[in-house]
Amino acid sequence: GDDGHRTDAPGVTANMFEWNWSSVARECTNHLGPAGFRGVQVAPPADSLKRTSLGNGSDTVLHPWWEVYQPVDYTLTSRMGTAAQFAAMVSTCRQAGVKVYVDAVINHMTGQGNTSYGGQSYTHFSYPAVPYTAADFHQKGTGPNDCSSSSGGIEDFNNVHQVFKCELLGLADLNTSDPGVQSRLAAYLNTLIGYGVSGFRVDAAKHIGQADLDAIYRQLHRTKDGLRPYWALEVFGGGPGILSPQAFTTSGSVLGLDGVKQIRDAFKSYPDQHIGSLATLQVFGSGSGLTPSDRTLSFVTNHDTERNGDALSYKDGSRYLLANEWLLASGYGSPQVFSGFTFSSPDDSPPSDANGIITDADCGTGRWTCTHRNPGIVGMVGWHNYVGKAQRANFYTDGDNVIAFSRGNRGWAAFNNGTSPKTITVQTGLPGGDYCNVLASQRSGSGCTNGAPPVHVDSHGLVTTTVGPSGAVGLDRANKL
Ligand code: LM2
Ligand code: CA
Repeated sequence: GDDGHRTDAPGVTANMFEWNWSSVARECTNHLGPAGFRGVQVAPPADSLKRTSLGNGSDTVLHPWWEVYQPVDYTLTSRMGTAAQFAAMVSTCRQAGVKVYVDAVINHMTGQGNTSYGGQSYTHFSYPAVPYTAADFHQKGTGPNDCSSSSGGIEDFNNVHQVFKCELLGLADLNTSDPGVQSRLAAYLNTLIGYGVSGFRVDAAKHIGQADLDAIYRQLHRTKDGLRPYWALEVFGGGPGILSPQAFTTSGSVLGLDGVKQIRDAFKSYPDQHIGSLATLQVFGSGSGLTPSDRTLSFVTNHDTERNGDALSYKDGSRYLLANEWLLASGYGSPQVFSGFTFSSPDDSPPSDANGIITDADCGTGRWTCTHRNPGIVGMVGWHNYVGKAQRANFYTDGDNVIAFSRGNRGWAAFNNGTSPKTITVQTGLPGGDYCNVLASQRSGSGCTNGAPPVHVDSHGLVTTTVGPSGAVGLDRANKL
């Protein structure tokens, strides 16, 4: 997606999954901006399926979270709010220094139901409010724009024809190689850019393919900052050749979904919940087979992986926070912190009214996972921003579950995923002096906030410190006394 102009590159972002627009705006002003988050990813804002009855079998949730992945048209009347609320959110966030990135569902239209949150009626392959008609879709058949699998769905995820042109989960598959479809998709994305949006997480990008993605991207306008939009492609791993995440890095950035599994395995060996080995993270990144850092949106989890076993999640408690703190320190990718809602069954809706309209997020209820507000996370966001692009150095590991490293001579951090405290004496790369541990405090005048004791670095750069179980220590020169 790089046409020679400068492309928006996000700093640390928060993925506020299905937080409604007024709650995202509030978080931008009160928490995300002040903490140093430079962007926020929001859930798909297009008008979508609104279910009116339960499906078959074990279906018990009328308005599952996944209704938003079934677009009906590109007006912005959604479970998260109105177009006016969306517009106000984007402008409020930008004023708080937080750019907005939108989850764009452009591979398909809805595959079930007949009415939407915006009150539109439709049938499979006919969505008059866009409008799309049957000619705008890949359909079961043998023509050049048809899907030739016997079911009309993707039966073989290694078959490039099926992956691009057959239905994913029965969702009506847009003929994204058609110029008329491309221009309607680009018009939707350009409307969002017009509101001040800075880029996109492209849902199911693997099922669109490089050529069609590039044709759509070429039609996008510059952002309000004069940059080409960020373009983060959702391509899960495991496919051969041109179906691999690596093969999409010529079209944009990609989501770090293979990294999600490596992080899970380092922090918590799956599936028996033994502790893994943080020592393995010494080469995490391109050194462990992942896509290049400057082309990757990195995260510990997203809305899919927190439900499918691929990732650590809020249910892992302090170990989940530790993994996020480590990712913010690691220097790999554009790190993203996930805040969603709690669930017991995988289909559960976020807190909503009886019509499925999502109610204001409240961190006091235990129903919303407010990871972005956690003081340790906030401390490491500041640390991340302060160390910038400084190279990792002074890597230490006990060969098990304690690691430490510096980023140039700007910051140093240690992480303990073991079950008992560990005292280490290691080189920090920092000038001698007293520092506040950013996980628990900040510099305030000549002392550290919260009554936290300063951490001493000697004149040779050595520190002796004890890192608690599931704990971390983070020092940077902005918090040197
Ligand atoms: C994605 N990335 O490529 C999203 O990250 C993922 O969350 C989406 O699936 C998927 N692709 C399609 O956009 C979710 C959810 C599915 C759900 C779909 C569509 O994980 O379970 O599928 O959204 O809402 C549901 C039903 C499924 C049914 C389908 C179509 O669970 O059984 O398929 O709707 O009616 C017959
Ligand atoms: Ca497709």
